[in-house]
Amino acid sequence: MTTHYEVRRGVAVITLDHPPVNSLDHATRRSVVDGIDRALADDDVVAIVIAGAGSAFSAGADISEFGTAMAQCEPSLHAVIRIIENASKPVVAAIHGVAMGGGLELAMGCHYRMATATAQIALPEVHLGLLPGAGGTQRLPRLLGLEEALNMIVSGTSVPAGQLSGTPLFQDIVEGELLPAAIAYAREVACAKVHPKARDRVVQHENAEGFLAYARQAVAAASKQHPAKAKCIDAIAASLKPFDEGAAYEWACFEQLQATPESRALRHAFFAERAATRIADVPADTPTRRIDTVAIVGAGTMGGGIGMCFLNAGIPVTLVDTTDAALDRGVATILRNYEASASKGKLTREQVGQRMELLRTTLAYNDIRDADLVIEAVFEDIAIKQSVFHRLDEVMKPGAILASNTSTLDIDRIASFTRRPQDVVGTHFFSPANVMRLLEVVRGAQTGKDVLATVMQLGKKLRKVAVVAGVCDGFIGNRMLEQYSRQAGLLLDEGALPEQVDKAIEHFGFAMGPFRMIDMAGNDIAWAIRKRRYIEQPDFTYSMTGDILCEQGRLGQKTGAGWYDYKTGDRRAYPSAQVNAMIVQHSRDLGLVRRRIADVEIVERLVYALVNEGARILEEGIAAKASDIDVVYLSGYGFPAYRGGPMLYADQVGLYNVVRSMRRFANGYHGQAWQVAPLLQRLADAGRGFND
Ligand code: T1G
Repeated sequence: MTTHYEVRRGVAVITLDHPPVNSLDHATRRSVVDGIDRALADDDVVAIVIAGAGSAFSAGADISEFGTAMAQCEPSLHAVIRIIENASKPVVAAIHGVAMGGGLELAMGCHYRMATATAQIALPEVHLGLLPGAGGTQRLPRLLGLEEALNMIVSGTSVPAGQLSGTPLFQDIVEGELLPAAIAYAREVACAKVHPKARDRVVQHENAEGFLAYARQAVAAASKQHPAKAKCIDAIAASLKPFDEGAAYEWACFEQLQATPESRALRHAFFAERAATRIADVPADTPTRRIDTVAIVGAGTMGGGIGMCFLNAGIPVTLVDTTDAALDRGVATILRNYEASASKGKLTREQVGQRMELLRTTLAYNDIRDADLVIEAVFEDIAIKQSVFHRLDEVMKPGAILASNTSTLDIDRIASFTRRPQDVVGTHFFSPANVMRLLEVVRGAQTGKDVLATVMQLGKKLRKVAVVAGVCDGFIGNRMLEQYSRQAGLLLDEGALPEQVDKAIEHFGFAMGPFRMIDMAGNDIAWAIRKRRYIEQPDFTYSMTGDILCEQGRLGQKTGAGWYDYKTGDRRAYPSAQVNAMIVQHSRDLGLVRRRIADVEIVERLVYALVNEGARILEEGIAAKASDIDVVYLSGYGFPAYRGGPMLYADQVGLYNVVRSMRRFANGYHGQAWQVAPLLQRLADAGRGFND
């Protein structure tokens, strides 16, 4: 049973109980209707209250049902809401925790609604490439007004119920016990002859057409690639018409959106992010270690950013470095970042103070011996890491987790510097660590399962997206990025210029193209990796343009010049005549006749380079599942969310078509880079996808 039914003081209480978030799957919808019918048939019952068990009223329709017959299997959510709204006895929604999507739509079908002040109220369907499809775009404007409703629906953001107090959406915001108050209220209104229906209200606005036109214009740019926002506005506009007409139009829009690749991609991303926390051989009930205090070795950019992640979660941090000057710089940077947030209203002065209160510094390893977790964030040099881990192994209490923030070095080798390899793990944060959501958790051969479980749980507490990676050079994200960047350089040799490559992939939806991105990160970082690669794998070919650029001292924004030119105080990238001339000359030096390259080829070569390396990573077990690779690229590398990640995008293109394009590239310049990964070939031959 996914609801409970009881009668208290003549009021039937139907409690949604479908853990973890009372999503309205078919069984729950049917159980609600059974409860309503039972209450209406019971003469001793004068009113009905619908409440939620656990931490939520309801998180909405069951997203996992979409695309299956169950989604519309009667009673559909529309039917449930209609039955509630037409009930002859008053129905009161008692909302706590979360009322989102279909959960809020169900509540708006009730005659009355009460909530706790902190209950999160939202119609977030737009984040799934959808719109509220069970009357939300029709009832919310009638209850909250056109502007407030449109802003909530198009942004998909949550609002605490307390902020909506005094609106027709809530009859009361309850300070004390919610359920008894809802039962008392239900008894109060039971004697009323008529009970209010949201559908009977009329949307009022002094200039609806003007407001809607402004809203449409505001989302027009995003709507080319991501149609949901514009469709939300269309459906909301229909709330100015008679209810049934508007509701029918809303449903037609919902069905169109549900079938779009963008919505399928966004729904894939939703579940992929949550599936990433599940590790096949680490049971969900694996005991975890308490992490009450954290130490970070290295007070530089990464160490400071990582420290902020823990301070933001209310976990005390001790920063360790070799000089007071380094520690002072680290603390000053953290304070500066917090003050910047406070000046933007993202933090109060008090919150800044609370966070800084939790920060300690020391030069002595002995001072951190009792920390539950220590994260090494020193220079990317194995010798330095060796000395740090030797020291940590000597000092840290038994059971402390020893983590490295290394972005490329071998975690197994680092673990070998200690006598406790089971306590060693990689925690690869992405810069800026206090902003980027991705956390690659690198699992060493001997990393303990409880250590993994602990770090994955900690990732959620830090509001990170944690993905487990195996040990290899570059783990998941950077290893794929190397192939992506390689193709970007080769395209320059053949005829493209940086701004064309960047514009093409940014039109595809990437937040930033490869050349703007590396100018921001620093061209010397990639240069150092290429130098290492030239030694380790001499046959690994690259465009030399990146090296020429660095030899000219054009390291990127930090030197005021990189692939692009920059002006002081202006972060915009200006195409550089000098660099473009160098690129053209380099092609000439190679004896290449430059050719015009279509944007579609640029996008295919950059994205399929990711897909092909992702297939190798999957086959080697560095990533456990294709959706983990998608999560890495969606949360750490600016891959467009409405494309679902490189592996899902390849599935939607069709792996046969991906391989066919790769075969064509294999006949071109440095075609050896296009050897099709065996797994990709096998899946393409079988007509399957990575995410099947
Ligand atoms: N359907 C199915 N499963 C859901 C779900 C949902 N709506 N919401 C959460 N889950 C699962 C999730 O996959 C995870 O599963 C577990 O619950 C805990 O989630 C017709 C069409 C409510 C704020 O978009 O935003 O109604 O990994 O880790 O951090 O108009 O879940 O444990 O197996 O996120 O505490 C609209 C989506 C649906 C809300 C809680 N509703 N959910 O966050 O837990 S479409 C949403 C959330 C709809 C109607 C339309 C969050 C949360 P597992 P979690 P959390």
